[in-house]
Amino acid sequence: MDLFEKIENIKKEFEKNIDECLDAKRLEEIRTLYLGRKSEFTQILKSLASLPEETRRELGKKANDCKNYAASKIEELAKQLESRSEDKQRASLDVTLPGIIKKEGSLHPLTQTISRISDIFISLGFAIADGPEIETEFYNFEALNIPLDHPSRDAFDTFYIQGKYLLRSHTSNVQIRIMRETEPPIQVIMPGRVYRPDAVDASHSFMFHQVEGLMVDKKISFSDLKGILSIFCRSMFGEKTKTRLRPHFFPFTEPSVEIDISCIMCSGKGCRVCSGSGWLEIMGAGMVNPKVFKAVGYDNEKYKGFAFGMGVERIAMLSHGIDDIRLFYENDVRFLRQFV
Ligand code: 2U9
Repeated sequence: MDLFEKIENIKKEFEKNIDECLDAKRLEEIRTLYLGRKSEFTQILKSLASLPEETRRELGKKANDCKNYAASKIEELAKQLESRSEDKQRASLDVTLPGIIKKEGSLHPLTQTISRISDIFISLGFAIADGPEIETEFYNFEALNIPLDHPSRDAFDTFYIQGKYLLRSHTSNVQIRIMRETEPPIQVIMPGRVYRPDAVDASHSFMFHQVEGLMVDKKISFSDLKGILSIFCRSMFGEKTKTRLRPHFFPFTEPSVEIDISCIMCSGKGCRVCSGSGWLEIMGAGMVNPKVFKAVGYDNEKYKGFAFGMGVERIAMLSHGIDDIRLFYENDVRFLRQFV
């Protein structure tokens, strides 16, 4: 078989292949086979050098024409295949189908409650502070005037880790750390997680959230405590909310109080939520005990301050009418979706 015949045969074989080609992958194989560096056309063109000039010119022209023909056929089919796949895509799009609703996330109800509490205190001039959840006995108990024999220091009431470390049982450790590092004036709140080994039920969890606060300066008095915390209660629960202070005892404050608000369900008339009393306990507070100031190195003659603490879960439960604390931790979207 001479080279002219060989070129004709390659061309025929190419036409058969291109007629049978149905997809882009096969087309690329064909492109390599006939136009690639190792293709038969290229081999023939390379071998022309040794032939007489007349034959070389004729054969060269034929081989080049065939190669160009193959190239244009391949391009033509590539375009056809591309538009066929676009048509297919268009055909598979049914514009009459209902749209897909994007599921939007939202902040957890506890995060929302901490944000609302924080915004109110920020508007009253407080800053936000953070501190470690793994703490030493000094910052969690000793500096707060909580003696060694106090029940809260018992292994049944605190999670101890490797002897001298524990999981903080309140966020008061942050106040101690701030006071040891800073001279007054101090006006700060500390939201965060706290841990107590309570049996889990509808109103108890081994981990919950607190917001505590501290204000220390030269002339801070009990009326500052009363004023700031009444404003907080009215902003948080509504302008008509009444507050009352009941005497209480905490080792870290003296005098100490528990603060109640008029029931947000019955406006003080008495209902199931407030057990008929018309009042809901919302937080504890008091003037910082001089023994605490001594532990952080403050001059008791120079500075006075008040501190307070509240449970975030309790406030969120009262605000939204939630009757089981466990709902906050189960990540059930049917519950969480209600707080978008
Ligand atoms: C320092 C000095 C005083 C923080 C306070 C309370 C009262 C209080 C409870 C509310 C519900 C804890 O989450 S709860 O169970 N807290 O009643 N907390 S005074 O007093 C401090 C804190 C730090 C240095």
